[in-house]
Amino acid sequence: MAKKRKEIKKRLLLVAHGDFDGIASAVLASWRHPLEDVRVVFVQPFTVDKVEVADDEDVIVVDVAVNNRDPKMTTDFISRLGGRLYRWFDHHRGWESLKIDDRFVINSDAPSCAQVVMSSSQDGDMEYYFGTLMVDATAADTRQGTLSKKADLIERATKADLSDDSVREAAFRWLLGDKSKLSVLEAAAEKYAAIQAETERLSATYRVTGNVAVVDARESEHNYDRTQLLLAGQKVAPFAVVVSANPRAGEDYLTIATSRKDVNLVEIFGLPSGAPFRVSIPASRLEEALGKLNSL
Ligand SMILES: [Mn+2]
Repeated sequence: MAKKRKEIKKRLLLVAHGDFDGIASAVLASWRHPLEDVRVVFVQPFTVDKVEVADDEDVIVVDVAVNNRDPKMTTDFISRLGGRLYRWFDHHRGWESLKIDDRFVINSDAPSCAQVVMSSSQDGDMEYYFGTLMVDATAADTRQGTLSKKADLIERATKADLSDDSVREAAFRWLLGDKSKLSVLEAAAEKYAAIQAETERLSATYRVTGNVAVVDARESEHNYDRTQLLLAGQKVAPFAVVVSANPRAGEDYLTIATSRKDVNLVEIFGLPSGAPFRVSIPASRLEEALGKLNSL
């Protein structure tokens, strides 16, 4: 069967979000390409301006949303890629106002980008080889369901040091069959065990007042997993608040999360942007936050 679309060049650059869904989507989008000709970089929507692309590379972007604080950064990136952009797969909202062509495969209703990549593939073998990976990506992105052993190892390994992209790359290559990367993931996952222990220690120190569980993590001398800590708080109260130190900016801050679907934390705290179920505000607003959350 003749293919009308342009063929991918020898060298492929994947630009992926750094979470499990991003890694899984990168795997799905590139698995037929020789691994030695693939380069992968991990980004956030607000770091795409840093991506360097070689002239002889074609680019596939996966699970990267429009930078909603600065959509021009996204459109600038798209223009800079020019003809080198081969596909952009995503499942976030925010594309409605952008002018995009048929290289963009966007489905804002999909629970994961991995599902978008798989649904748009003509490759009948993909589901056979990577069906579990897609289910894992959806479970990881929606925080529903349980992860397979492989996915759980990757989740723990990549959480050990969120600034370390080499672990993400190892996960990417391991999922594509490079067995030598397993030891990298296992070593990182072991580091995560210490983080988990500190998270559990802090979880036991939540104090509940009415609707709100508060934990003070400022004195913690170890790394902890803030997302897991917030989830532990939401088991004992509808709202969880973590008080954290911010060594860089100096000012302590609060991270507030809720499982209540009828509440929009961005609106309640008058913030310019953020997720309705999780926001960060200066710690000086703690009394105000307790008052507001307890009146809901
Ligand atoms: Mn995603």
